[in-house]
Amino acid sequence: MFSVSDTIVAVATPPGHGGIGVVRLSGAEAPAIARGLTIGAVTLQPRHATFVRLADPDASPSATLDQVVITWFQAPYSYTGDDVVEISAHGSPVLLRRIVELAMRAGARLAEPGEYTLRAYLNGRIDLVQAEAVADLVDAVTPLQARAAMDQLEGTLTSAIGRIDAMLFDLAARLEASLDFPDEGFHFITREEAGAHLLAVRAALDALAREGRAGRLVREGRTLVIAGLPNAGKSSLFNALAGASRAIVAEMPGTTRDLVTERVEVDGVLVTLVDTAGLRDAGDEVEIEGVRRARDAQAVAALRLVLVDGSVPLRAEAIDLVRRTTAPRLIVATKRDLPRAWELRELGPDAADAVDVSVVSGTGLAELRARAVQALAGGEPLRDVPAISNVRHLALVDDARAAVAKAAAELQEGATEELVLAELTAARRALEAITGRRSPDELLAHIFQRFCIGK
Ligand SMILES: Nc1nc2c(ncn2[C@@H]2O[C@H](COP(=O)(O)OP(=O)(O)OP(=O)(O)O)[C@@H](O)[C@H]2O)c(=O)[nH]1
Ligand SMILES: [Mg+2]
Repeated sequence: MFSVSDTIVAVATPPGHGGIGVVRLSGAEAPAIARGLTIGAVTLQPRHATFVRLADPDASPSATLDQVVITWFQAPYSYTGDDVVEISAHGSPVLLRRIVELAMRAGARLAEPGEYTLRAYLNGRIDLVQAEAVADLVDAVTPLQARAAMDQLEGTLTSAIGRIDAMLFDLAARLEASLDFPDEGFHFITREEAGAHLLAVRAALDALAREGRAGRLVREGRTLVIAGLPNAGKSSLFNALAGASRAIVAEMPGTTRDLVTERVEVDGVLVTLVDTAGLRDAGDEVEIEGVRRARDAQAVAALRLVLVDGSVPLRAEAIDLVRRTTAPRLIVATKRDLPRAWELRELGPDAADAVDVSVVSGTGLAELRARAVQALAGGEPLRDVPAISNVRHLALVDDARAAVAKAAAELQEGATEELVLAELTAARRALEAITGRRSPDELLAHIFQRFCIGK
């Protein structure tokens, strides 16, 4: 399925015009192909940048296609582990395409998406977690996403998994050894010891699974919908959180009639913020449709902010709305800079932890951001960079947890070493699939297809 013996080529920089653009070659023929593109006899030295002129073979013999800098990373000391040559040319899409075309004429093949990273993985330069971290790092749009990806690229998750796997290996080895002395049963380890050992493994896996909630929040981001009666201050808050005047704000109720969305960073978390039409039954056809969309948006939100105007007497509809919106939601009393027209307790028992904000003075906004992230993270404030964030990894952690739980149950019920061992093996398989020590081709294809070409 994956050919690693040929030399691949692709533009490694983003599409469009730029100061420089890089064409990357990887494979045994890379240095020879690169030399073949230059004018005159050029000697490339590993890890040296060499300034050369590339020839345009279809023009007159001496025509210069571009002045470039070529860097050769000799195998195995390169990103992919193969010989890698990077040609830094002027960042013109026409030029870069032409260089790729000439390299292909000289025997290189166009790289598939993610193929450089795939080669790094297949050559043992990085494991699967690190390869996936490369894609996450390239895709990152918040600094926290970039930090989480970088941590995984540096191997934090790999070592956490490695520590758990070592515990499982140690227990399995002792049970295996006991198998060699069948008469004596649990010979190299008592049932109690084995039980305590499994408890420690479970605790480590549980900790990872818990961290996964924050990890997924950071990696995937979430949708946050702002809802409320007309004129509650939804669009004003939306603009304040977005840091830009995106939605129209007006004194007239019923201003917003469609969904307005914006991707913003809230305390490190990528949030798709949705402003909605004020919920009311009156209105023309357009507003009725807007209200319908507002309700649909609420249904898919990871968190709902229910806004109630703090400056006007509390209306029965507002109390009703607060009562009807289900968790996860945060109640927000708006326009705090104006005199309060009602007390929070009038909203009902749920409103005790409502957040008071004013977009005019800015009070309460920092608290609202923190509370929103905390609610999205499942109640815990987001303190550190989460070690695990990818659903594929988390599903495998769950598989390992299930197998370890089963092993513990069997141990208690007096099962034989063989039965317990089978579960330990299943748990280790799951952990190994995370780092890719055992990964079927289809899984690799699935992971690498989300990369961009040239990565
Ligand atoms: N003093 C004060 N006025 C505010 C505040 N937030 C919003 N307003 C005013 O309240 C009015 C309504 O604000 P919007 O943000 O348009 O309210 P909305 O909920 O989006 O209204 P609809 O789109 O009509 O449902 C405007 O005149 C805003 O200037 C605030 O924190 N303090
Ligand atoms: Mg509005």
